[in-house]
Amino acid sequence: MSAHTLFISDLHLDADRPQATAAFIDFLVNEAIHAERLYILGDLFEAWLGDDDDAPLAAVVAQALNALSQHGTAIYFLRGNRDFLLGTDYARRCGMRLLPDPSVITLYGSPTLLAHGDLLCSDDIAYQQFRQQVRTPEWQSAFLAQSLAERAAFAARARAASHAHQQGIDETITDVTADTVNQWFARFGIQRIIHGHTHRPAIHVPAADPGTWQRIVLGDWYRKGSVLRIASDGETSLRSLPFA
Ligand SMILES: [Mn+2]
Repeated sequence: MSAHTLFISDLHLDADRPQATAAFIDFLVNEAIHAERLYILGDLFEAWLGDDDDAPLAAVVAQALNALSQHGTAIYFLRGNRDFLLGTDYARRCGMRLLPDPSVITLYGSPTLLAHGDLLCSDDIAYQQFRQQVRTPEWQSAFLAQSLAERAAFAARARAASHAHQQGIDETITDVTADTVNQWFARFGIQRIIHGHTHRPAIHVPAADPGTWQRIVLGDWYRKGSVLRIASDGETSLRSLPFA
């Protein structure tokens, strides 16, 4: 098997959906073990209350990721809008390194921008304002000072509000903004962007000149998984992973 790197995002792991957790652990044991690197581009968890959360799911996932890292696959994690509070303590337990959002990496010679994807949805002003608020150190320390039960109640309310917000606005608002994507290509000097968040898996290339740039969108893990594989020779495949 040639050297390759894997990308996943938007697993939204939750105690209520054990099939997704089982599929993820199966993926780590049977597939990611053969990869040089695994990038998790956010929303690994449906919600993250803080690294002090003692729920069994967090422990199971940390153990499985740590085993993979011990075996020799380098693991990188970029926070999503659901698990933006995942911190260095939990990352250490998983044996993974945290990356800022966005990050530019060199992938087999090609500069590649990695992002969760929510920053690209810049037409959604209400969401971007919420995002800015919850990313301040003041908001985060006040949040983390609450009890786990209070934090869980807040997370449930935020999910309900987000769901209602998305039902109430046009589909194009919750997708990426084309102008912002174009600005990022120019600003970061890259030809490839990989992100998740929108749950609209696709490999986008410009119709007029397919060789100039690529924007790869990872899918979610609700009914099946979604895995991007890029090999050292550039071969790229985005496939879905059926649940057992
Ligand atoms: Mn997301």
